[in-house]
Amino acid sequence: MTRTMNPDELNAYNEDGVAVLRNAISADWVARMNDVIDQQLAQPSKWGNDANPGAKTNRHFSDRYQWQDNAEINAYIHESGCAGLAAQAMGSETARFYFDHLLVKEPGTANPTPWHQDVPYWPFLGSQICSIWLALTPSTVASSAMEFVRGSHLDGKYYMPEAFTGDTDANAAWMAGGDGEKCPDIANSRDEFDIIGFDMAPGDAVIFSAWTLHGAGGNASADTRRAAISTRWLGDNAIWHPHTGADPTVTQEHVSVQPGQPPHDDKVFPKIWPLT
Ligand SMILES: O=C(O)CCC(=O)C(=O)O
Repeated sequence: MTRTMNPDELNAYNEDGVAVLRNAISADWVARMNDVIDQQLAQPSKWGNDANPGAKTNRHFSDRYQWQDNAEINAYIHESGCAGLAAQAMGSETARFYFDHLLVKEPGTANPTPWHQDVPYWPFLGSQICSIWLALTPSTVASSAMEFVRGSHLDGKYYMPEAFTGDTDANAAWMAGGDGEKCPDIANSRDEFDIIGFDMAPGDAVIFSAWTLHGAGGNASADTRRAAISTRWLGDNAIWHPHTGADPTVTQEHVSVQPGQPPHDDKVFPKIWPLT
């Protein structure tokens, strides 16, 4: 039996736009995903973004969209229980997979993850879109655990995609020119926002709406890597919405669906929940 969300957790997801799920995913999966992190750090894919290649400290690294090439990530999205959690949180009959995202900050990484909302970076619209960020190492807010603006998923805002600190120019180019209003400078006006953050143990996860504002500080720890795998999920009311500024991993040329249609393309956005 995989874990489900309890009523308090569901309430938090619906009202706050984020719920912390303690012991969401088993230690075995955490170990397997940490191995994947080590492999990708040694050999990033073409989607890798590496601020300081090879460094043991002050290295902000991400890689994404590996589920079709990496058997371990493929197994994780099908077998770990995250698809069921995503469907339950979104109140959706189905959960389709969008992409996997590995996120690493080695000890002493100064780069913050700037405050942002995910949906403008993705070629979708709809309220039933979420992520599950699984902690693979221990982290506190001081060592780059994620933070959220409580309830911001209900604000009706759509913030323009912007390059992240630490993005290489080549990796950031696609984010330019998207629609939306400028994201407020939350980092410099924190008192004006209802910010919540969670200290995380390996196996804990945060599940959050793609409309919720979120960010993370640098990793101030002197000795502990902060590593996570975020998986991105589409529910029943998600529709395909390719646009300027959206992540180029999947574009119109890769899919059989047209703008405005649900992403019912099993090759690119596999339906993983319900399990068959
Ligand atoms: O891990 C991070 O620093 C950021 C993660 C994030 O923004 C996400 O999963 O959407």
